[in-house]
Amino acid sequence: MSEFKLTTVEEFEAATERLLETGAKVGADAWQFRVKNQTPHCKFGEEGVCCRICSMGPCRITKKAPRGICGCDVHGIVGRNYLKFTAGGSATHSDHGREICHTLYESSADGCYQVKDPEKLIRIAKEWGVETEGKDIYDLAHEVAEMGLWEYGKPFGTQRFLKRAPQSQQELWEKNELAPRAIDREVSCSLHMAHMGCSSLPEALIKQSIRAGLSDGWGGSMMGTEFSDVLFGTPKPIDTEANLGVMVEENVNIVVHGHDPSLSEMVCEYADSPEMIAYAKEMGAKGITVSGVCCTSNEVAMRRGIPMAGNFLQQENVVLTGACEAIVVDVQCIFPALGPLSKCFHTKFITTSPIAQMPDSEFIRFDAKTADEKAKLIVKTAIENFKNRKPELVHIPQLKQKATVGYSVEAIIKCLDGVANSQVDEMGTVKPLLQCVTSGVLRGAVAMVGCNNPRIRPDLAHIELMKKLIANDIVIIASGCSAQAAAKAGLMDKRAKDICGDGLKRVCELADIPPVLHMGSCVDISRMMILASELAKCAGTHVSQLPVVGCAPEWMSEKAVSIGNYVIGTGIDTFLGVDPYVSGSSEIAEILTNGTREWVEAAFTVEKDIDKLGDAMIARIEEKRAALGI
Ligand code: XCC
Ligand code: SF4
Repeated sequence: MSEFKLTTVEEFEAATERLLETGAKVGADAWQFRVKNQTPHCKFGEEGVCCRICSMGPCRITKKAPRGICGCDVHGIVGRNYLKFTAGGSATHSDHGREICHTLYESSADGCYQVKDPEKLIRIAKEWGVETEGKDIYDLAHEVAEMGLWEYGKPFGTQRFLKRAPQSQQELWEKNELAPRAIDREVSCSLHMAHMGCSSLPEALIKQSIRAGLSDGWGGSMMGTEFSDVLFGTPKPIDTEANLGVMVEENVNIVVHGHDPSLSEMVCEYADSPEMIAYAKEMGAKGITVSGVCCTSNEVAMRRGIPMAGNFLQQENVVLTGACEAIVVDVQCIFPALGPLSKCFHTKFITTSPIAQMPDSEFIRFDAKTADEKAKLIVKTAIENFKNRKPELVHIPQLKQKATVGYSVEAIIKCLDGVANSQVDEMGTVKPLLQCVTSGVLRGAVAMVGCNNPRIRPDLAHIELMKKLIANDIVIIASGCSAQAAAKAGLMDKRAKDICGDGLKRVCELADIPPVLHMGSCVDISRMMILASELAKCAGTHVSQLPVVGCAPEWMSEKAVSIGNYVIGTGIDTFLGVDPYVSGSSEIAEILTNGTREWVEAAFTVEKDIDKLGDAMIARIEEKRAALGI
């Protein structure tokens, strides 16, 4: 029991070094080398001061050249770049959500996809004013899915899920013209505004960035999460493991990577079938191990306990083990490097989505109608590839930690019910959690999210910040690659309670939870918005008054910027460890770090020093407590 010990970043790095030695033997490239080739990065790009949205440019703003050819100043250029960055992220998350709506639309009693959580579907249908009485569950699924799809292009009105937010937040959105309309419209409108000769007014550009972000968080992502739960089940606490040591040398190893659970769910289903296991044995393996990378991994970990092989900057490592028969990808965060890298090994790099097609991959097109045969084909392809392994190249680092994952809002409510020594709790409220916070047993909560980025020593910021926060009785909710960093370190092992402050430790013991709660993938940050909203409603405060902040210390993607915008847009101060290419404009930087408070009561803090970032979050949480008088 007491031999529990966190895995250190140094241990992660030693494992990676050993894998890079294998890579060197076969002439493999790796991000560690490409980073060197790309350093130093372009200063203009870093500061966001380069504009190439029309062919009179590119224009770069310097002291000597303070305006582009059209006369746009640096604030307009940086602001437009920021808006486009956001629109890219919002489009990406939301299109993932749209795919899930289509999958829900394709569900049927005898098809590839069924409704696993009918209660949740009925709850959403009622919320949306759909008659549910006496209706066949699949008729209802189709009706709700279609309504969801209309949220992308409806000509009038704003997003349906906005009503889940506290009244005060909804009023702020209305008053400041931030309430997102149709999702596609917000993305289009952003691109329109950022076109040559449209907006160059900083306030207008940042407001639209927030609105486009909100269309993601309270629109596309929220539908992605909610309908994934309807289709594949709402996550409940489940045990799993994390880090490369989850791969099994004697087994056929299939690694799923990307974001959309429609594919990975089906692959897991087949890999677990007696027929496929027997086939793997016939081919000389002991069995089949499916593990995951990035958010697809989070999805199947949360619902099935499928182990997590690693996060974003570990994706090449799974191939470098020499024991990966197939890395199967859907969309987003997939290194094109996996193509040439897999060619150095026996690994099959299988792309499946028309959205993410890459050189040097085998394309097995996946869609909801033929999901079962395609998944079977993928699993078979992997099994048949087992014999092609080169034993001399096989090395799986023996690093892994136990993790308990699956903390949807529903699961958190259930776990915490009855923890606070409260009198009569109505079942199913966030009241016990709120009581832990108001009594000071918990000082507050931090939503740790986002990616890895070579600008930050991978995983170090995530792990160090979490250690510091939990030692200060701040509970962590985590998603995306941040959650995987935590799991790899051991912070999602319930025994990690021993490195918490006394208050959090007690809560962990009473509720039987780890101090870092895995809430899912990046679209699941919508779950965090719902949780914060419920807490604010229960407390009778604005979201912005809660001792809760967001943090993305190692973020890298456009999606992360969209997320940042909707998190502050929801009233939650957000702390970033990487600058979003805005340092070139004092005006844009000022709006993002302060000015947005006027519209949404929250703003960004950018701080590259991890220690200071942690202190700043703790200080903000304590400030909020003091303001509430708790
Ligand atoms: Fe991608 Fe979602 Fe970032 Fe990880 S955390 S690198 S976006 S997988 Ni979303
Ligand atoms: Fe240059 Fe203006 Fe064209 Fe941008 S829009 S490239 S600043 S001329």
